[in-house]
Amino acid sequence: MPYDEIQRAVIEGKPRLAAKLVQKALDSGEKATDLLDNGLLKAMRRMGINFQDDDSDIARVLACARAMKAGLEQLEPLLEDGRFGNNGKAIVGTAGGDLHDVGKNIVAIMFRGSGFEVVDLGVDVSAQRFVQAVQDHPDVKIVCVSSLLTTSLPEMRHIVQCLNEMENRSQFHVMVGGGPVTGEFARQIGADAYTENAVDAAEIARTFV
Ligand code: B12
Repeated sequence: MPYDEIQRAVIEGKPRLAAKLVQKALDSGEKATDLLDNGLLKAMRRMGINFQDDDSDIARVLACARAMKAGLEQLEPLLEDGRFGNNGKAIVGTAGGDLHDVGKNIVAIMFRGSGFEVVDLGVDVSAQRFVQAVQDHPDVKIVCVSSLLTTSLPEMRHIVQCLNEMENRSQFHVMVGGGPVTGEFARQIGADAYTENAVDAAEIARTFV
C-alpha cells in the first residue's frame, strides 16, 4: 500500500515527492478517493496531533499543507470527473477570521466532481460578502461555510443568521463544516446540514437539488 509513503511525504513537507507518489499510485490502479482519504487527509490529521503537541512550528505545518496541495493536484482531474451532470451552483468560503483553506478547497473539488459549478469566495469571508455573493448568483443551490477555528464559530453563526434573513432563503440550502463544527451546532445556528467530511457533503448536497 502506498499510503504510508504518501503520508510521510506530506508530513515531511515534500511537495514534489508527494505529487510523484500519488501519480505512481494512480498509475498502479489505486482509487483517487482512497488516496485522498488514506494518504493525504490522514497525513493532515496526523499533522494536527503534532501541532497540538507543539512538536512542529507553523512553517512546518505550512510546508505540510503545500505538500498536500501538490498531491491533491494529481487527484483533482479524477475527483472532478463530472459524472453527475449539472447540479447547479454552489458558493463556498471560509468564515471571517479564519485563514484555513485546505478543507474548504477539498469541499470545492468534491462539489465540482458532483456536478456543481463552484463559486469560491476564499478565506476570511464576512457575512456581508456571503450575502452579496448570493445576490450576485440568485440561482445558487447550496452555500457552504467552513471554519477550523473555535474563535470563528460566532462569525459562522452570524453568516448563517444573515443568510437565513434573505428573501430568497427557501431557494438554497446552507451547509456548514470544519474541525470544531458539530451537527448540534449546525442545528442551533439554523444551517440545513453538517457533515464531517467533503465526500459526505457532496453526497448530501446532491440530494438537495
Ligand atoms: C494546516 C493548518 C494550519 C495552516 C493553514 C494552511 C492552509 N492553507 O489552510 C496554518 C499554519 C496557516 C495554520 C494557522 C493557524 N492555525 Co491551524 N491548523 C492546521 C492543521 C494542522 C490542519 C488543518 C487542515 O488543513 N486539515 C485538513 C483538512 C482536509 O481538514 P478540514 O479542514 O477539517 O476539512 C475537512 C472537514 O472538516 C470537512 N469540511 C471542511 N470545511 C467544510 C465545510 C462544509 C460546508 C462541510 C459540509 C464540510 C467541511 O471536509 C474537509 C475534507 O474532508 C489543523 C489541525 C487539524 N487537525 O485540523 C490546525 C488547527 C486547525 N489550527 C489551529 C490554530 C490554533 C491555528 C492558529 C491560530 C495558530 C497560530 N497560533 O497562529 C493559526 C490561525 C490563522 C487564522 N487566522 O486562520 C487549531 C485550531 C484550534 C481551534 N479549535 O480553534 C488546530 C485545530 C490545531 C490545534 N490542534 O491546535 N493552521
